Amino acid sequence: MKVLLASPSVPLHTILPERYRRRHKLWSWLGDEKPILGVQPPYGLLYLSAYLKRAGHEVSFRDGFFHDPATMVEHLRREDIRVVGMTAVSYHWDKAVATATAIRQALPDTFIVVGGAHANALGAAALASAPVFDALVHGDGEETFVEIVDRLAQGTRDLSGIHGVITPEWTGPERAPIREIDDMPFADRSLIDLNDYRPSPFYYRKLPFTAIIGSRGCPYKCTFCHTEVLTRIRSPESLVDEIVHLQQQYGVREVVFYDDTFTLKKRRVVEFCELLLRRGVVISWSANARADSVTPELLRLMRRAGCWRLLFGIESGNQKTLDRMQKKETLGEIRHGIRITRESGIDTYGMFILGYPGESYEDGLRTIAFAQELELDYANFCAVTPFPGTALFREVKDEPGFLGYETMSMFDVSYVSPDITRAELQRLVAESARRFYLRPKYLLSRLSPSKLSDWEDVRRYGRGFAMVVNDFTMRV
Ligand code: B12
Repeated sequence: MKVLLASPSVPLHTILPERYRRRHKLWSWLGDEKPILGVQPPYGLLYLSAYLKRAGHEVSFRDGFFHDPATMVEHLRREDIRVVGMTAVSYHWDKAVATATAIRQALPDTFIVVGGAHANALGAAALASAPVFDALVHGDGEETFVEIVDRLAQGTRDLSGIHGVITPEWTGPERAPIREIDDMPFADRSLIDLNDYRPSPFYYRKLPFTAIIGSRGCPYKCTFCHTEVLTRIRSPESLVDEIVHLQQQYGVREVVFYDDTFTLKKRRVVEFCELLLRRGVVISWSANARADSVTPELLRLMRRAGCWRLLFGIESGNQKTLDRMQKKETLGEIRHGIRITRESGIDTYGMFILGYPGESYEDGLRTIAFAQELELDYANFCAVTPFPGTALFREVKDEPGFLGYETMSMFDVSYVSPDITRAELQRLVAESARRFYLRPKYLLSRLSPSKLSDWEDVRRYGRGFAMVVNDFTMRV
């Protein structure tokens, strides 16, 4: 059966603030026309593709960052494709519905299935809110979607009996998460051109670049995050095999691990690094970590094995907020983790949330000051966003300050707690990047040879500063 996998049509010019569009020429001076935004392919769909092909189905892909609905419809009509699999995170849900509606209007018989973070978070409620979809898949989608397409290939639209899928007629029981993730095929990158994708400037060092999903789930229960609690971790052998495959197949020079927390099991990280060194695999890589999960010995080994940056979810400079977020981490542990990471020569990237319930404007300034005090290499400050499926969403969804996930965009606030005003939160977010990056001490620190090792670094920093100066940083 022929299947189109697609992400919602979000043509970049629709999300670029007007002032950015005017200054687009500036970017081209910095080396190419590629959008500075930082776009990644939906890895979930790349996994579905690997499973569908293994089951004998034919797969094509259309990334909504580069395709409007009309070109998707034209492709469906030309290739006579009757099944579409669409992925969506919450702040793109409205775009997913709009894209599916355009397909439905042009090709009414198309069977459209939706999955992804929003579907995982809201399940039946999401499908009820968007009857344009014929079915919704929640949880790991690989096996569920193959069963659905197999069923459609037999000429029936009755999905009863299949686990992990919801239709107006059938609500399947939860599908158990895939346990042996080592046995899964690698994400199918033959569907994409890696050169079409480039992360935002402070997120990578070498191109071509791609991501590896080294585990699924996370045992921590941070209130602002929605992820699978059952954690499954791939073996060091499986990770190194995928890196070698990516180097040989696509000439990849850098990977990022999209594990929620790559350093969850220190033993695995040690074995992974030692295996890279033993097999002589040279690769630049980065990952997500918790500040309380690293040690000087581990960091030295990771640095030797090619790790150039660790991204830490630091969130706030106020202990009361970390406790309220159930982060299970102290400011002291964060200071220690960041210091030893810096001393190991690995760059540090801190993610922060501004405006969390209980935080005043002054608390927000304290968070920005904490980012400066930590001497991070990179920092990203986002307005608190109560994503569906999170404890925070359940806590604030009926508050007058919550404007609903429909209003979520990457460039404006969608929730204002009773402890701060909208104007104060917007000012905090707008000033945060400039207060962090446009400091003489920070600017001077970028001139060291360890930070500026080649022309790509110069261009990266050029783009990064152009984003900061143009106040064009991620908002949510
Ligand atoms: C990798 C990642 C990123 C990457 C790349 C995202 C991308 N590809 O565009 C980066 C770092 C760029 C990123 C950024 C952001 N992210 Co992010 N990200 C993730 C992360 C860690 C992993 C996603 C992933 O690839 N998982 C692996 C694949 C295999 O799983 P999957 O995508 O869920 O797909 C599976 C199923 O969901 C299902 N499925 C998915 N789609 C479909 C479609 C069909 C038809 C079917 C049948 C099944 C199906 O089957 C797939 C295979 O099992 C998740 C957390 C998580 N654990 O999932 C957060 C997550 C998706 N991100 C989130 C958010 C909020 C963001 C940011 C807004 C954060 C920020 N403040 O900057 C930005 C937005 C950037 C953007 N591109 O728009 C939230 C989304 C919450 C929500 N309800 O929408 C998540 C869930 C984090 C969280 N825990 O809250 N992110």
